[in-house]
Amino acid sequence: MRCQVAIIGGGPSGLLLSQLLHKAGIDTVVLERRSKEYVLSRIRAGVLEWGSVELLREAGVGARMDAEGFPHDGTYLACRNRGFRIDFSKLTGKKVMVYGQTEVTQDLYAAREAEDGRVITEVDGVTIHGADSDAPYVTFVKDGQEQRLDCDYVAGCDGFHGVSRKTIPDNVLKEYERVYPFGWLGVLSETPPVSHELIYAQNRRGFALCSMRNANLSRYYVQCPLTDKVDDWTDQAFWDELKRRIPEEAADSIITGPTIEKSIAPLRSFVAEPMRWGRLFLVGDAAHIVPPTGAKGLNLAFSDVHYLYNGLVQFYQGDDEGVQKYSERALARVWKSERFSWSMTTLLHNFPEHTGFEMHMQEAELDYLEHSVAAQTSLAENYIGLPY
Ligand code: FAS
Ligand code: PHB
Repeated sequence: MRCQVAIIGGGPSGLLLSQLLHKAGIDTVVLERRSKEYVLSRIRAGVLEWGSVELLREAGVGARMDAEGFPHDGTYLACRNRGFRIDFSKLTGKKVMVYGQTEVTQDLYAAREAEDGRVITEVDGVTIHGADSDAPYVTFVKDGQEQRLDCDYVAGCDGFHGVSRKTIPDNVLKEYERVYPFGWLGVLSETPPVSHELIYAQNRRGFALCSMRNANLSRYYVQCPLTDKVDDWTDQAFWDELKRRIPEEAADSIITGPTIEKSIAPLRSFVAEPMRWGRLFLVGDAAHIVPPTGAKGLNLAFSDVHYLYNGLVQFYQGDDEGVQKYSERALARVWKSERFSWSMTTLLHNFPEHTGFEMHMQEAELDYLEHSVAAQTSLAENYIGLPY
């Protein structure tokens, strides 16, 4: 088997890259370890930067997003039982789109299937060979049969636990990491959202976030100790704790109900450099992880896709400048998004080592944010997404 670009991972970054390259006439094969159903069962991101919206439209998969997504002009931050609004549109002229990662991935699978894209799921033993040569290839097992895929380039879109980053030799790869001493307990409930926009709440009991997927599907999170297990939390315990952390007005009006999904995600900041080794590129979570506080994870994967897609189109037109500069360009944006996600996490969460001083620092920064157009503009331009 042969293709121009072998893509490892059929999550959002692998599928979007495949779809964009297909539209540019570049042949790909996507190799996904799990079933499509399993990939679509994962509940993850909820907010798209406008750059991601435009990239999905460029890929020809924006129709359902434009019909069913919710453009948001701003968000609320809350502290000491009071909320204030950051008006993205007024401060930056841009907005974000609330449209779940699950829906994005579903739209991408549908587009690849409609165009007979080669997406091979439930593969095992994916191994990258000759990434530092001019003739790389990938081997894998499908239905018990070992297969070989020859290609010009390999895109490692296989997430944090994938095989791509591990293919880069230890003496080449540098990793940078910060693991946070808490997690996020998230629930989905078939209830109307408590607010028409998101509420990020800092509270001395811990962080809370009120989000949504549609007019009758809400997504809520509370910061929790890493030692907690999902079974430690009954629905009632979750709702009671959420109400203690969000402003009273929201706590009094929230409509609760049975949760249809409940999970705990650990938080980390992580970057691997370089994002290219020979003919292997790292894309998305394969190269970097952010704490979800800044809603950057999926969006950062998409800006990597933007740089790599344009670099590969340029390569097949005879100019390798884009592939040569992929890692440098992608990392420049990665580190700025890592900084924003780390700063939002530091601002809004309780850390075990915090004393009264740090809590006052957090509350003072939120007080400054509430009354400073300059501070709100800085947060807004990072949240809606820095330019590609
Ligand atoms: P993904 O991990 O989504 O996809 C990688 C794919 O590669 C997977 O389908 C996997 O099965 C496949 N794969 C792995 N190893 C393989 C192998 N050896 N061979 C073949 N295939 C292989 N981001 C936000 O912006 N907001 C959020 O609220 C948010 N919440 C999150 C909650 C959780 C629990 C997690 C884990 C992440 C969350 N994220 C969030 C980040 C998340 O959305 C990622 O940024 C996004 O999924 C990145 O997409 P990909 O890079 O495609 O990686
Ligand atoms: C979500 O809706 O899942 C969500 C939204 C914003 C975040 C994190 C998660 O910062």
